[in-house]
Amino acid sequence: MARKLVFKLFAVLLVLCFVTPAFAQRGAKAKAKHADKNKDGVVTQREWKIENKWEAKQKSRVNNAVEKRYDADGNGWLEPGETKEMLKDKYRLIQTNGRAKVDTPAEAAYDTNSDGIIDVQEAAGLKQALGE
Ligand SMILES: [Ca+2]
Ligand SMILES: [Ca+2]
Ligand SMILES: [Ca+2]
Repeated sequence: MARKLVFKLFAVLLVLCFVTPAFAQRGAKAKAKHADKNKDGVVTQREWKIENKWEAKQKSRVNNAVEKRYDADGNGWLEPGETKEMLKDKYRLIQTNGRAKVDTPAEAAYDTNSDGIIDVQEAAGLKQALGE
């Protein structure tokens, strides 16, 4: 009986794993659109800065294992401070390796050419957002 329940729970988790990234992906695109204040199709550093300030006030739901690791209080949400820690670590990784994979929607915002990798150039926007 217990095994059946575990299996059910696992199935639910599996579905969640597939459904939530799809929403997250749309979120990243919507963000780029939102960031382009003068609607010229180009998001400048300045526009990112404004956008990041705005987003810093928001909080985002924990969608994957990476985000979960940074959810320090385990409430299922990444508050601005927790997101910042996550981005800080990613920035350090880029400094060390020259590039890093995009793991979360918060990071996808800095992958300006949307190739799934944040390179050193793109990390400049990240650095700015972190205020380092
Ligand atoms: Ca623009
Ligand atoms: Ca949290
Ligand atoms: Ca990129």
